[in-house]
Amino acid sequence: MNLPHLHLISFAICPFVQRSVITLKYKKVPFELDLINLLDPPDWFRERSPLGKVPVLIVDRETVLFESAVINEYIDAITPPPLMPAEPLEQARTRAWIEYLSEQTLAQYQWMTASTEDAFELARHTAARGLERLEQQMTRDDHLATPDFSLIDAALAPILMRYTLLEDPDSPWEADCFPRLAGRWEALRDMPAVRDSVPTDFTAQLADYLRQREGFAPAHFAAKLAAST
Ligand SMILES: N[C@@H](CCC(=O)N[C@@H](CS)C(=O)NCC(=O)O)C(=O)O
Repeated sequence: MNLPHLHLISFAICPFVQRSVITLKYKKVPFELDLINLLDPPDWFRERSPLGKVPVLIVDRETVLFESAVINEYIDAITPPPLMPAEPLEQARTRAWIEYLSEQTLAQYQWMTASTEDAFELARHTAARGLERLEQQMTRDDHLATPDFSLIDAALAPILMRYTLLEDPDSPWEADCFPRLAGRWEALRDMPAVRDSVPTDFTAQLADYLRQREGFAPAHFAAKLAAST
């Protein structure tokens, strides 16, 4: 297999980058990883990233791909085994649920970074509704409940990793309320591709990131995470 040179531009705690790292590691594809500071991105990154966001995948040192879902489809297309279903309708549904998980990733971020107690409560409700809908869908939809690893899992794992890490009485996540999702996380958490998709000091880095932000939720979680490292 003659693979192109793959260079992933990353921010250490970004859940969207993590999707691509999971897929690259699952496929056992060699890649170069560069971390940038999103709070002060280098000029070359501003020039190369059309939306100013990570992840960016530079293919053969030249071609820039952006958007994690697109990057993951590309990685999937050039390496076996195929994770995207072959049938067009199932492909479309995969893309739709990955988009749904992008919304849930943002809902989780709003919750983790809410600046006031009211915003925190609102974000918790929004995120909980999103998880409830996903749990219902997994109960009745073979496509989502498949035991095989999928591109949907690559987008789900970063969310569930963070909820498990930030266990809290005021969390939208409660393993007992979401048995399908909790079961999925049980299956995903020990996969090397998922386990090794974040830096070894991920908890400390997340705590640092939150500590640099101001407001209700960051202060709450930074203290909690720091105590657990
Ligand atoms: N839809 C994008 C979202 C990527 C994203 O929001 N990345 C964040 C970091 S986790 C980012 O680069 N933010 C910088 C900014 O918005 O200026 C994807 O799936 O790749």
